[in-house]
Amino acid sequence: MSDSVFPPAFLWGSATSAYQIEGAVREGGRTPSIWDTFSHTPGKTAGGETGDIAVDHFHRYREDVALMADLGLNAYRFSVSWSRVQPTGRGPAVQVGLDFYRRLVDELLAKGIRPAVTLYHWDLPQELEDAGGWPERDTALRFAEYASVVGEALGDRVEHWITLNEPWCSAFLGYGSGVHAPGRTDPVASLRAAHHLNLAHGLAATALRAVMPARNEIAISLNSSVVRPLSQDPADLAAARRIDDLANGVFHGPLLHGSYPSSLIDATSPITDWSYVRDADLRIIKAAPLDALGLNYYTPALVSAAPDRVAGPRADGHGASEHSPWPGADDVLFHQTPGERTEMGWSIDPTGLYDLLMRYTREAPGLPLYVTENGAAYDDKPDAEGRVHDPERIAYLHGHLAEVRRALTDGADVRGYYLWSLLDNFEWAYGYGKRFGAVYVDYATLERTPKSSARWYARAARTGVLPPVTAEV
Ligand code: GBH
Repeated sequence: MSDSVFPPAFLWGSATSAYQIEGAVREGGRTPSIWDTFSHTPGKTAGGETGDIAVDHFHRYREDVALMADLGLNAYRFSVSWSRVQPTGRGPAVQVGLDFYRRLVDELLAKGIRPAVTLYHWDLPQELEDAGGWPERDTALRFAEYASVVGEALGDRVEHWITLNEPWCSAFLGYGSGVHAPGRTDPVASLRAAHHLNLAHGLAATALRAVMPARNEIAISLNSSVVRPLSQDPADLAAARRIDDLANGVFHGPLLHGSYPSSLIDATSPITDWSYVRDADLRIIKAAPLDALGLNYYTPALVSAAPDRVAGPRADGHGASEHSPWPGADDVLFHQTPGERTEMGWSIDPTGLYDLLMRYTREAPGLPLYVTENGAAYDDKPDAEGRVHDPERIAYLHGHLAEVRRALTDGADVRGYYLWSLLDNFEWAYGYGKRFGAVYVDYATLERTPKSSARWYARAARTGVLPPVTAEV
């Protein structure tokens, strides 16, 4: 196969998440999630922006599905708002909440687009946070119950299931650095949250299996970091290994190997004794093997040791003594990778995606992989004719898809790619200022306009071949 041709069955998708696009936050009995509460708390998001309206996808889903169909995309990854389905986070489902997702899925299927459902993309029902949130075991049990409710409703027509999106962010940004909801800053709570998210995945996978056809595929999406040492100095190599444990091992240890890495336990032992991890939990997680692994990739991390803990301002915005998302790693420095960056300030390094895919090809042989998110924010603006030209995004997508193609050649079983994101949307703590969409959204009118990158990506999806970056689109 030539170096730009993709397999015929490859999924060319786009991804979104409920709180970032739906709006309609009070409709049909939906109650606040931790992101409603957080975004309405002064000082937590840029400009105090919230997802109250977002891009109003709840009311415009038909138009959005038609857009995908026009672009020739054959897959779509979206998430379900837990508190739209179970307003108290427990008990029977609200049928009108589920009906929205039934209609969305039917619309997708009618247009030949495969749905991939993410059950949890960071929007915990506030009631469950009030009861302790992810640091508490009970939240994992509640998640399994919610999974079976959604699995029962959609399992007959959705084949691709993702339990959790980026549990690292839920645990360490939500409970460690506090830059995400619920905004807690407690390193022990963040580690407890990570474990209960793993347990939640294991319980939910088992619950889904019990209510769905066996052909359905159950996965998890990790924002597995590509951690690179600043130098080959043993201290820098050790720092990189420690961050790798905290970014990756903490999830793929239990998920792929049935235990937490001993190096992670040793490194965090000054702050926690891990007594909340029961042997039975690890057995539950292991007893529900993944059918596929979703990987979200944007940028690599470059780290070094900080001799004497004299840490200046770090590239990730965290000073050494401030709240860090990396528990017990105050003596590690994060560096800005040289070279071009996106509007997020994230350096552009497509080889990181290749490295990531090859890593899991080695570490989990035979496990199908999906790139469940990849994309870039740019400062897009319509021109005088109302067209949006984003050649930087085309270059970003081309570079990363070429690395996916290279990984395929080298034996990685990559089944699909979901561009983040279909639409410009609510970029969490950054509000609406960062545009990741292939489709431009005018926030005054909510009008959608495909950017040139959308047309470029459409051509790739339609032909299964990467067009040159300079292709006329
Ligand atoms: C994804 O998160 C989300 O799934 C998606 O909802 C979001 O819109 C999209 O990407 C774009 O942001 O500096 O130490 O805090 C990606 C989240 C952001 C996680 C960068 C790791 C760096 C770690 N990633 N972050 S730190």
